[in-house]
Amino acid sequence: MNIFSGNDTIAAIATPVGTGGIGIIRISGSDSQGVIEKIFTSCLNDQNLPELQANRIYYGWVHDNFQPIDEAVLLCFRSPNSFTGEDVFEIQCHGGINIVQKILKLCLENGARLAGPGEFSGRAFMNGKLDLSKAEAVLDLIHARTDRFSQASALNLSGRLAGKINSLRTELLNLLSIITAAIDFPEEVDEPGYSRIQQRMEVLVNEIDSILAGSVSSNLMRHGVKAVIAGKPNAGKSSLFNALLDMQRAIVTEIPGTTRDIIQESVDINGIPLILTDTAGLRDLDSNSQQNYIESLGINLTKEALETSDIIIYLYDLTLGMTCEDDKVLESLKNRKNILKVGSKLDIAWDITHEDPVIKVSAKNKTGLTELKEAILTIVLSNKETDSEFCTNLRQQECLQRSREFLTKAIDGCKNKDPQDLISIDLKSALISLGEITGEVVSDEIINNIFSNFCIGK
Ligand SMILES: Nc1nc2c(ncn2[C@@H]2O[C@H](COP(=O)(O)OP(=O)(O)O)[C@@H](O)[C@H]2O)c(=O)[nH]1
Ligand SMILES: [Mg+2]
Repeated sequence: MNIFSGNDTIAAIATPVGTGGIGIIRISGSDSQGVIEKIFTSCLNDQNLPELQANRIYYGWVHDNFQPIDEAVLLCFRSPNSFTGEDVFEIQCHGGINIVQKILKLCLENGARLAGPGEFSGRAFMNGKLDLSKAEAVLDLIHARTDRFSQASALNLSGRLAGKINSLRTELLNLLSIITAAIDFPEEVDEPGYSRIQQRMEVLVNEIDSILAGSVSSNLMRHGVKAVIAGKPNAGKSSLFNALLDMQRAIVTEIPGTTRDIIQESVDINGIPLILTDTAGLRDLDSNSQQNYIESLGINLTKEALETSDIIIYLYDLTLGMTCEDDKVLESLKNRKNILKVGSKLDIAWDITHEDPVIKVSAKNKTGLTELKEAILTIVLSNKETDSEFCTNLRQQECLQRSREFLTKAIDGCKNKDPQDLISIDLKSALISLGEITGEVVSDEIINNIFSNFCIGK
């Protein structure tokens, strides 16, 4: 069942929990005005509320039986011209944790029900205010960690992907109608030539490929890349971690074994979130002392982080050179791809051999960081498809792939001169797969799944 098909009145806090300039409580549904009439007044003394008109803002008080709760403004939207397509009211009150919760409670006591996650957006979709690709763009926009991803999400929200998908669907529909007309009215309409329909389908496959070309960079922008900084104690891992983040996040000392826990932060490199992990230094420990016991727990965490990382930044101290302990660790990682050997403390390493092809950095002077970031980007983007103007998520990519497979089957059908009614079946399936992207044809399960990923109040 589709959980977003109701029109009962729902309410939720739309702003993050915490103190802020304003807090917003959103109410949507057939009886939202009824709720507002019970809890909002223009003036506490003469207890009145003017006729609430669409697209107007009202100043007044939220009250509990005319006991003042907060001074607020009320935004009024009328169906169908609102975010959900229903009557929607937004109460903008002072932004305190307690006050927004109190007003929400009042709404719930006066006829509204607490909205579930994504219920406002789900209703917007059901009421034709938002297609699925735009709803997903809203979700991306909220979670975007880089400028590049938020720009791509904003473009999808403005209809870029939906527009492209709709133009592909229109072309497919035209093709289908030519074929179907000849099947249904063989006396009047000639069957279209196989090469003609094949050509048009090939153009569609190319168009789909050009959208899919951006899959890798879309997925990278969305999920980021995990890089772990590993190496012996005192190699300068925490210093490099701080330098890459451009903040003092991890403790740095000259005492070996300072970092015992895993510390993770995200940093933007060319629009891709790099999820960077600082780790405990790798060394063999005598496990008798308590100090060593704690450090050994950190080393185990380091090993786990190494296993799940996409990239390993293996750091060694240039003033000491690669030691046999470093060799031992690197030997244990020899089956791993994407290891960047990085030399640290370049500022005090006087006589290093420059034939060594490793990247050399100084966290102290912030040199070599650009080269390191470039090396990370090269790994991330190596042997990947070229960029595309379209940003897609995994679900959309799967729909495009499926549509492409049906089109390829139909093209094979043309080459074999299969009966055109058989070819039209594959074309219909290709059309359905494309329709799933914007939500023209989509199961309740998918809708419930997408909107449930939204937060409450969205
Ligand atoms: N001169 C210099 N010292 C550094 C540099 N990076 C780290 N250090 C020093 O090396 C010691 C260990 O650094 P730290 O980042 O805690 O190493 P970790 O144990 O690998 O995390 C500290 O005394 C740092 O000040 C660097 O780029 N230049
Ligand atoms: Mg450290």
